[in-house]
Amino acid sequence: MNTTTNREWWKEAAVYQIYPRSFADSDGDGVGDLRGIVDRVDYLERLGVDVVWVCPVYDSPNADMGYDIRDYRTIMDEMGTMADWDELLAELHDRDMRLLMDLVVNHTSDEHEWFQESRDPDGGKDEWYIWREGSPEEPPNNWISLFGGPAWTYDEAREAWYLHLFDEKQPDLNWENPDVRDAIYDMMNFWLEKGIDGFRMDAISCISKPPGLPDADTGEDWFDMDLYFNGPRIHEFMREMAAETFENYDVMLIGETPGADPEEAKKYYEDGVDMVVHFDHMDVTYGPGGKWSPDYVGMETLASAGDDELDAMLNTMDLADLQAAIRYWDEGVGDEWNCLYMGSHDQTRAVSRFGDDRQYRRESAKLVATFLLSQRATPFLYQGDELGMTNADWDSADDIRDVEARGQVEMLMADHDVPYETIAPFVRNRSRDNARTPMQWDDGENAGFTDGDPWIQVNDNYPEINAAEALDDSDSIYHYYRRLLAFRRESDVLVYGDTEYVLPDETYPNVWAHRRTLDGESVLVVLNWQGEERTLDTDWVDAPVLFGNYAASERDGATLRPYEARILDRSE
Ligand code: TEU
Repeated sequence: MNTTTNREWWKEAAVYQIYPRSFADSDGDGVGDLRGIVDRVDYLERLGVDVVWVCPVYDSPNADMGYDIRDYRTIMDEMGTMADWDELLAELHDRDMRLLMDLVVNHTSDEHEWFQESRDPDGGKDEWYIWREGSPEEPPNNWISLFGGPAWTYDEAREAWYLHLFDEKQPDLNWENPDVRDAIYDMMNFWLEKGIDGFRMDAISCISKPPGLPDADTGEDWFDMDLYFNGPRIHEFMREMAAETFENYDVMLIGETPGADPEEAKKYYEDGVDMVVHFDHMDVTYGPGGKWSPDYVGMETLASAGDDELDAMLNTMDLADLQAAIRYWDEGVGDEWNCLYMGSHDQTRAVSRFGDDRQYRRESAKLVATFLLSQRATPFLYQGDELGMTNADWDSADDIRDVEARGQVEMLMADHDVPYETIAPFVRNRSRDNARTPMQWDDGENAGFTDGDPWIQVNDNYPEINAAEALDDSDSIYHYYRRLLAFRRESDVLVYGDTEYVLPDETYPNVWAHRRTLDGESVLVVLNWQGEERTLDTDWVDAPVLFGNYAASERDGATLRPYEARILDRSE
């Protein structure tokens, strides 16, 4: 199906995600801030991204680093002021770039005044959160939090349980209550009126809960969270939200929708959402048992194997599974649209996860870039991935800042009765903190991120991996992203072309290939997804190379170099 008829600016755009705490600190308090972003807008413009999504900067006690909002209309002290926010918006608009806010409305902080009033029997907001009375010994149902542990906490003040799908400091709002919905829409309009260009709607698929909150199905080593997502009133709420808020503005809407499949995604599109964020291609890198289960490797191996061996064991991705996930969404949404990311603030570093962050860091980071920017989907770049920033070595449990990782690490240590050192390689492989180490700007103290004490440890490799070095080196990952973004912008076939999935197959299990075709134009993207050369028994690669991560002089006909990426011209 030729989709050029559905041209949209946001299909052609590239989005850059900023995790503001870790981007750039302008005032030396160790925490990144809005002025730090303002100072780096030129860097973003030069890279060639069109949209900037900034993770939450609202007032927050930071139990979940800003995803626990205490006041939606105030900027967190550490991040600066509303004037700084306005300046950021103006600086971006001056450069024809757009700004997306992170909208967290499934829950607030327990320190939000709404929750304080709700827990107070005389507060007048009884029904603003999800409360259940009952014995303090027994939670109302068997739900567990997405961060581990029970999804209910007993509140002594109100003498009742409240639901939290995430941390206990993130109570879920009661969307059944029209007053809650009105208050949220009001707040959204406050930001839309300020002139922002859209929202990235956090965990939006969680807002409608099943009536009666029944127990989830569970077995010895599994727990079905389906009940948490895409509840019975979700699309009614979304349509109401659209009518009350974003439909009245020309904005871009991204829904983070855990638990949605492409059929469900289409319903969000009907509601007015432009793209949904899915997770299937991320899940393919976990072993059996999911993200936080290292059992398939075993504690003894974790404690004794070398780094390279462990990386290979922990990263179990089968390229065919990656293809299945991409294809499922591409074909599943039909004429509609996807976004795609290879890293985010919730994921580990793209090059560590999908490439080789040791021997072939540069080549494999460029391969991942080629993969990301050649799909039929709006690409989302995560800060630092354009530098090939890697996962970090976390020396002790005390260095962990992320609420999810902290909880899971404690459980692993207790369940297996092992010291932190045993699971350290696993934490390097799984923790969200890997994406949250400070942006590496230069080889100066604290990687040029701050003059103070950074809130989270800086990755040791900053003397070699940093933006100053990358900007100076025309062969850097940064410049590769920059050139590829420019190439994509000029290429209708890369943006709008149909996709045909060609490899991997049994003969070439580690070679990816897909074809994009549009109006007689055709490109073939070939990616040698391994640290070894591979000769293809075919003449496909014998075509003009439009783009590649090895210089023409290094290319070798039908033999692909380690992690070589080529975009070939196959037009008739
Ligand atoms: O994430 C929602 C979500 O689905 C997470 O459970 C995600 O799968 C997990 O982080 C993977 O480890 C959003 C935000 O992106 C995340 O940073 C927040 O912690 C979460 O909501 C709660 O607001």
